[in-house]
Amino acid sequence: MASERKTLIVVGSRRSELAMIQTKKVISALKEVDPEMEYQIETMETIGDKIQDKALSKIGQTNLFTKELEQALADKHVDMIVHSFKDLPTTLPDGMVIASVIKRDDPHDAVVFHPKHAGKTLRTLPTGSVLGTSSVRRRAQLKRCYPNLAFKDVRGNLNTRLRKLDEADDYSALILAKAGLERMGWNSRINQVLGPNECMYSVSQGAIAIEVRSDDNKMIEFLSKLHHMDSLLECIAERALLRKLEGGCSAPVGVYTDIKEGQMHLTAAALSLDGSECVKMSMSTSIDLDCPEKQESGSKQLFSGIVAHNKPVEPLKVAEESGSQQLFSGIMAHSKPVGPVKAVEEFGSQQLFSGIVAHGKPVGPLKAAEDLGRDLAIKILENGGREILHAAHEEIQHHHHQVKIW
Ligand code: DPM
Repeated sequence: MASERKTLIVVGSRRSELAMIQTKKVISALKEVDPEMEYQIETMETIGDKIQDKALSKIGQTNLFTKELEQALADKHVDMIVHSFKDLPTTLPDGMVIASVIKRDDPHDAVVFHPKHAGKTLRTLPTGSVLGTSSVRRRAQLKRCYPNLAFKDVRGNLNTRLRKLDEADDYSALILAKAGLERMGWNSRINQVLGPNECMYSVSQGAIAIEVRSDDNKMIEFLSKLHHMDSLLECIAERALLRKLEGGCSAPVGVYTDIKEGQMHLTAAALSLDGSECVKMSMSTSIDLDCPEKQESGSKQLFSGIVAHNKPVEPLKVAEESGSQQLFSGIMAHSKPVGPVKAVEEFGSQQLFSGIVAHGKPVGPLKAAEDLGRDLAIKILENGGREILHAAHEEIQHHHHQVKIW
């Protein structure tokens, strides 16, 4: 089997073009870390992929897009699984952990218009125009913002959806994750990017996570080299929030996270399905990555600081070039601790933060991020969010609602 051949790592992936692009991206990052390893991709079709015409909520499972892959992981047919992090339930099956959160792409939602609406925005679309989305989160927020627009489910992978948009007259526009569109190379189809006042993004949107068996220490240590600290902190906070809200991926919950000057700011909203009710709140915490052996800022020192943490050089370069200067500066100003040994010591055994094992990372900031997410969720629940989410859940479960779950 895979794990007995030291140099071969078998990587599980969904079969869609987007999933394959993401998996290949992760493999090339891993090759930068260790060129000696060989990789083989094992693709699988999940229940969620197979059933294209039914309300997935009626199947009554949360792991529709992960079950087959996780079974293969448990059976050691694969050594790791590459996921769009937002498709993973907030609670993983026993014996599974996230061993790596790679640098998050732009998490915002984007609008792709039908060619006949070229040059328009959601604001200038004619009244009654139909937006294609199966996300209760997108629908609720946009309905609230643009009550004159209509909504219709659309399913299938990204290729299918774009074809449905272009080749028929059913939809005026689609709402899709900017990250997915960009990975597919469809940047030119992104007509509008939605800010937090219109549509906050989904928990973990734009982030890619690698899932492994929790007892596979070798793999956990190896994959920890791909952890991106800010992305890790953001995902820990957002997932702790969603878990406390008991939302699952079908909840009308949007988030917005920002790390700047040692502060992490988290905003989240819980909405009724029609968008008429909304509890939106924010909270901040300080993220202190400093330690006695603090590095001076400046790219050279920073770079060596990261190398000391066994970070691959290439993704860092890419991050710098792609203009994520602010995130990068954020890390610079609060340099990472130099001594990996100390960090590992502090970290101790495999403590989990929102299902993520952050091997070799300092505990303090991870804990602060998790607390932030949980505390904001409690605040939202106590301020009317509980009733809103309960009603939304009931409506999705018991009425033959049009909305399909993801
Ligand atoms: C989840 C949702 C959707 C996906 C729900 C949501 C969108 C469903 C729809 C949990 N997963 O966002 O509120 O629009 O009908 C999905 C996409 C990506 C991963 C595509 C997309 C790519 C971006 C990424 C589907 N899963 O959201 O447009 O990796 O974050």
